[in-house]
Amino acid sequence: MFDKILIANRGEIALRVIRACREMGIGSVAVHSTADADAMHVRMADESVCIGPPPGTQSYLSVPGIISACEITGAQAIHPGYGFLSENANFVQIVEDHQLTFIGPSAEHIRIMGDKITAKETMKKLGVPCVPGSDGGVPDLESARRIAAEIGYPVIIKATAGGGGRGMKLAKTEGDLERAFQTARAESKAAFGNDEVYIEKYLTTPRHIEVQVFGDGKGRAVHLGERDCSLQRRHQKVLEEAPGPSITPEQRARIGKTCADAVAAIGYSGAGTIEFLYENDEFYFIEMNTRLQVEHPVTEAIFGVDLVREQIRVAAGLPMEFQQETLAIRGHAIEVRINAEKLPNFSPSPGRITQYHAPGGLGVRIDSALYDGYRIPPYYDSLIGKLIVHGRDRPEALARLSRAMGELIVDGVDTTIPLFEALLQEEAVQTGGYNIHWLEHWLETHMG
Ligand code: MV4
Repeated sequence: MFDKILIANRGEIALRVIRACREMGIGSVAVHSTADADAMHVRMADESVCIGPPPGTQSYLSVPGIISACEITGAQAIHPGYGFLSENANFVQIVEDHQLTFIGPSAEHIRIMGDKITAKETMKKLGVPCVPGSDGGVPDLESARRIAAEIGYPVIIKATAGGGGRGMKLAKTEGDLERAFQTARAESKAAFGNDEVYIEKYLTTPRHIEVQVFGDGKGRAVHLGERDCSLQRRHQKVLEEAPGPSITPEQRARIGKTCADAVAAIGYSGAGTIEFLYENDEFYFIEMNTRLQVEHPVTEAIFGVDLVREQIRVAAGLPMEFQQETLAIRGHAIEVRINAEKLPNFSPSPGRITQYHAPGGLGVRIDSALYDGYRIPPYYDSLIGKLIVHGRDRPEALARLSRAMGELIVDGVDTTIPLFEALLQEEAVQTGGYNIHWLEHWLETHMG
């Protein structure tokens, strides 16, 4: 096992990893920008190294800074958290070239899943159900026309280098296709330096269901059920829950096994998430994320596991402790993302926290790097905390969420807390009867 791990991240996810290290008797090294000298992750780690000025590009994304911090402190492994360098295959290669261990999948697996056409081809070959569409890239408008006519309108054009909602164009009818195709290609070239695109049938009212998988890197893998992350605004998740309110145990076992078998077959190592659109009782693969996700705590809550501890064990070459037969779901969990943002436009709201009080009690978890007097810097993501509740069933989790939000105080900046107070009153949230468009529509009618 490692003696010391460096966490190449900040905020709540850095604390999440530091906590796992401490429970495992492993030393922790924080890295930080000059703007984060007073940040909680620096205070909580055993050691810290300043690696650059405030912009992420010059600090948390500084590969030389991070590698040097490992050399200075003797850290043997790097946990990337999410965002920043977590899905950068070149970084993984450099880490390994320095005889350090990247806590996550191989550079090759990150590269495969980072290219959305290759990811889809790989998954399709492995028996994972995919959205009907082009087999591979679409080289020209003529091919686009032929494929779209075959699968039927509406269709969506996606950039192979995109993902997470970046580089997509909808064509509702044949009349929209030329414009959608050319714009998708041009924007993709400009944003990613890659103009390769693919076409899919556009699903009109799906849910976003993602399956948590975990591999030991030696051909064994398990699944830990699904999360429903349909409540999103502009491709940013707002509330996530597990299990999915619309998924039956039989569907879960089936899609879960398909996913676990697929990642086992490629020798995948560590945590991964396989994203699906779910419509009319069918799953359609869209993308795979090769990192630990923001919303992983809802899965931890219902399975009673520590995903970060398992990531560290597997990266150290120890056997995976997860076994499919003994992984069982207990109850229901919901996470809400608390962002320092001002409604109704969700504009960033950095500044000083004048009062912070975290809720507690049965079934309540707060992952946050906030403290009284903390100054939220303007340079980074607006996520300042996650409130995760766990109950014996969905109604109990909802009641607990409402109760915990009543105890939560975050003063000094605007936050998304009032949004959740309002959302909890909605029938679609109470029953779980929402799809990927529900929140955008609700925001238009309630704050537009
Ligand atoms: C789609 C789709 C409908 N049909 N693909 C958006 C993010 C990216 N991960 C995939 N996305 C979508 N792909 C097909 N074939 C609709 C979306 C989509 C979406 C997906 C998940 C959650 C929220 C969304 C909001 C708008 C569009």
